[in-house]
Amino acid sequence: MPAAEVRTTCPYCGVGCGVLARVATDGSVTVRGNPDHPANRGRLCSKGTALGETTGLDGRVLAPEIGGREAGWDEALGLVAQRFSETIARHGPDSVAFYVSGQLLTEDYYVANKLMKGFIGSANIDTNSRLCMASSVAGHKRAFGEDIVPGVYEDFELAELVVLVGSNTAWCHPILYQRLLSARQERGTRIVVIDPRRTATADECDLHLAIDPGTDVLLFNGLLAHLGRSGLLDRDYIAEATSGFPEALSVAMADAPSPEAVAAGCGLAPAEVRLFFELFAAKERSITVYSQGVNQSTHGTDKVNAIINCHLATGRIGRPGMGPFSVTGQPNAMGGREVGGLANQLAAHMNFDDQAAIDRVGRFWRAPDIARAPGLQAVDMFRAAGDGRIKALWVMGTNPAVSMPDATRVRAALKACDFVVVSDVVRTDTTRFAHVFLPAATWGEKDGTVTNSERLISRQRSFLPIPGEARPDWRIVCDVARLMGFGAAFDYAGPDVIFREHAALSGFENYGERLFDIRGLAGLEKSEYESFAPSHWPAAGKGSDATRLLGGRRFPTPDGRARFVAVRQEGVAHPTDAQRPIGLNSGRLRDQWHTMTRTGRVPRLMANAPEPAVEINALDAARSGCADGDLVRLDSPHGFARARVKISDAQKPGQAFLPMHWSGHYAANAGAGPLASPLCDAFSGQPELKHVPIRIHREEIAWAGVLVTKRDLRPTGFVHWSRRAVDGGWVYDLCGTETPDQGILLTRRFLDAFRRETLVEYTDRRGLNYRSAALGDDGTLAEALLVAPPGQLPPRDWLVQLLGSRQPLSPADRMALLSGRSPVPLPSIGRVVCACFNVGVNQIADAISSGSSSVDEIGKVLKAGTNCGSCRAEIRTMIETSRLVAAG
Ligand SMILES: Nc1nc2c(c(=O)[nH]1)N[C@H]1C(S)=C(S)[C@@H](COP(=O)(O)OP(=O)(O)OC[C@H]3O[C@@H](n4cnc5c(=O)[nH]c(N)nc54)[C@H](O)[C@@H]3O)O[C@H]1N2
Ligand SMILES: Nc1nc2c(c(=O)[nH]1)N[C@H]1C(S)=C(S)[C@@H](COP(=O)(O)OP(=O)(O)OC[C@H]3O[C@@H](n4cnc5c(=O)[nH]c(N)nc54)[C@H](O)[C@@H]3O)O[C@H]1N2
Ligand code: SF4
Ligand SMILES: [Mo]
Repeated sequence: MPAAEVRTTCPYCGVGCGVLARVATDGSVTVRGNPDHPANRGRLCSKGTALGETTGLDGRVLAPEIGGREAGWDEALGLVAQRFSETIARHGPDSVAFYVSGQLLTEDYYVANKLMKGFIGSANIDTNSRLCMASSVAGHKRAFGEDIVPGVYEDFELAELVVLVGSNTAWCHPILYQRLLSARQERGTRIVVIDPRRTATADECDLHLAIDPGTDVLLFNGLLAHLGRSGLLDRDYIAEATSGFPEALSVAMADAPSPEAVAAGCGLAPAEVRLFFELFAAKERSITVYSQGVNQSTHGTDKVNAIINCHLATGRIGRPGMGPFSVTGQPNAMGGREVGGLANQLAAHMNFDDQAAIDRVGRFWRAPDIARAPGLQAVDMFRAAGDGRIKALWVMGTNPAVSMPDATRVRAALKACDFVVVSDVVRTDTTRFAHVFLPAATWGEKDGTVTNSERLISRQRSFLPIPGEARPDWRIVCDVARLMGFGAAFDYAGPDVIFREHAALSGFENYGERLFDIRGLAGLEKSEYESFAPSHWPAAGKGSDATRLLGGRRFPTPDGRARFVAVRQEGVAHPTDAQRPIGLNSGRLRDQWHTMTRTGRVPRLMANAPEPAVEINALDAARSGCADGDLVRLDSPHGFARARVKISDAQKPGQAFLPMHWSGHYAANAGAGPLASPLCDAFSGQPELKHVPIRIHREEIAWAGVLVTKRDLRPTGFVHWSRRAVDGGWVYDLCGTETPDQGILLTRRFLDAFRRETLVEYTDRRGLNYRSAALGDDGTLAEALLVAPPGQLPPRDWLVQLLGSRQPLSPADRMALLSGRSPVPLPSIGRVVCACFNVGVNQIADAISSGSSSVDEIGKVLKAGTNCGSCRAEIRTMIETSRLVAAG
């Protein structure tokens, strides 16, 4: 009998989709969307759909390691506790730090925060949410007095106007985006996208404002001024529920006196600015959704407040279809904010600026020595690790060597720090620096809760046994706490007990001042926790169904009023100049998750964008003397990277976009982290990850190679390489600036270090072309390497197909191996467009030429675009292009 389906939650984005997972008798895992989960109602995006392919144990580290050698838990935990205790004894509590993650479960997060702030007595715990949500948190606190997201997902469906600011929703919150598009079909919702790039999200909207990077404050100041000029303010609401309006309005009017002035400052046409203002003015039911184009900026907090100001001025907040809506990135970004995982928060939405709150939390925890002041925030924390102020650092569930700005400096800091502990599930660029590696249990193996963007608390449930020696994070933290002498406060029998304590703290001495109050869940029985159905706070556990917040006229500020914040447009912190004429933007691709530790192992998720590529406009390519597909070097004031050029008219001249995903496990030096600037927003401490000035120059490539292999290798010594997962193994692209014969030497030397046998080998007379191939004992292809001058490599489809095949090679295939070309013509699906159903560009082109003329028709023929829908924009572009070609 097959095992039952387990109800759990997707571990990727903050949409927080419900997943039904089932383990088959052969151990394979299948997933489908949970039709009963309120966030997704059964749908999953390409990443969620592929979750079953990520639960294998390939690459997992399943035992603790000390200095790279396997160790038992007792020894590893003992060492961690001893080094932390000794460091604290000798240098004080502020000499140690935790750097944690919005990918931890609430229960993991709660105990980590409690240990650092309550028992170690320092607030040096910060999280990767500093890189992600900190500006929203700071903006919410400035405006509302508490970090509150007022709306719920239903507001996407009820709104008449949805303004998406700095949010590539189609790729980054795909199911929410699909909900929006479905609602739009029914009710004609207008969609405005504000993003310097023409993203997949912008492809579907009514109005795309391709603003100059960093000019959002000016645009929203212009909107506020327009609302003021046009008499569209909600004067009653402003008078009764808010403070600070006159100043905010007069600053906005001075900053953005007219649509023309806004247009000039934002790089837009006056008509489009006016259209946006008029749309916003006309549609009462409007939500403004924002994400990293707003948060990840040296003016992120001001951007947030500029947006909130417009909603307060019109009283459009906390009511159906209305409000500012910060969407969270990580699966538990919101849970982390609830427990207080940021260094400047205390716990349960309480803060360090309130002595009573510090005492309250201290009493609740029975904490001997609670922290009394904020701790170091991410960028400063790594600086302190680098210069010796932090002497012991514990990183959990995040990969800062890749994802932090100025990442080269962060790596140096990790190297310099006396004692580094990393809890992870696989080896990463960060674990290389770990003195102690602690193997964590991961998605599918652990139990706990997460909170999504709309304050919906859902369970993650285990459906797989915890493999090897791995352990859940909460348990690892509690064990270390116990060994440090804090056993009584960390003696939890399971995550349910931790959750109850967290819920109780939210209600402790809370007489309505803190809206985060889930005390109704503090009495959950274990069995109720096990069966807990997704539930919104503040309603959770109170038997009420009020899910929106801030819809009334009282706010959690001392005087009960929401605050307008007068904000001015400032210049970008580090503008481009003649030296570095291009502004580099960075962010996400549709099918990858962050540093690719999970999604990089799934062939169909690697197929849409197989190589690290920098997107630039044709003009900039021409100026830099490079063509599509060329390898270029990008230099910023902080570091460098290399990537292929992808010419795209989605980029405006003077701007470039590099995905954040490629770590040292997937490419030589293709990450956005080393290029990115460590300059931070003054209020939120969130770094500027969306803009850094760079220059681009073409690399003179003299040879190129492709290696198709079953082995999981990490090449060294090449100017450039990148790899992608395919069925049966990996494909590596290698290239260099050395002469071809040296290239051949380099690649052979690299492979000889590993290779057992070479079946066949061939070098041409001029020493420019090299081919080799090895068969496994079962007669299937184990490895093939082709090296040639650039542009002369045969297509690799056939070799990739052979690698995935379980059939021994035929004699004809063996003969053909060294040519790299199939003995019979091979149909190729081409680059994968629809990752859900593995449909390639060639199949779609064929369908179009056979008469399919709409995205839906393509869907009928090939199924492409019928699951998560995130490839629909690309399919539409293909149809339109083919029409243009036919017409032209
Ligand atoms: N596929 C996928 N989905 C994800 C993730 C992932 O790794 N992969 N990660 C999750 C996480 S943690 C997060 S935080 C979210 C992020 O979700 P998003 O914020 O939607 O994604 P990003 O690509 O980081 O950036 C969004 C957009 O900001 C734009 N932008 C840059 N500068 C400016 C500016 O000055 N003004 C404006 N208005 N826009 C600007 C960029 O061009 C980009 O298109 O995605 C979540 N979902
Ligand atoms: N240039 C640039 N940089 C960026 C961004 C950008 O837009 N541009 N975006 C920023 C943002 S918004 C974010 S959120 C960050 C994300 O950056 P990171 O947090 O560094 O990215 P991940 O790859 O998600 O890292 C998660 C790690 O946790 C491990 N892991 C998975 N499950 C578990 C578990 O249960 N327990 C433990 N202990 N470990 C686990 C994974 O193997 C992985 O190594 O990147 C930031 N960096
Ligand atoms: S939208 Fe996709 S990645 Fe985000 S939670 Fe849902 S299935 Fe997971
Ligand atoms: Mo994020």
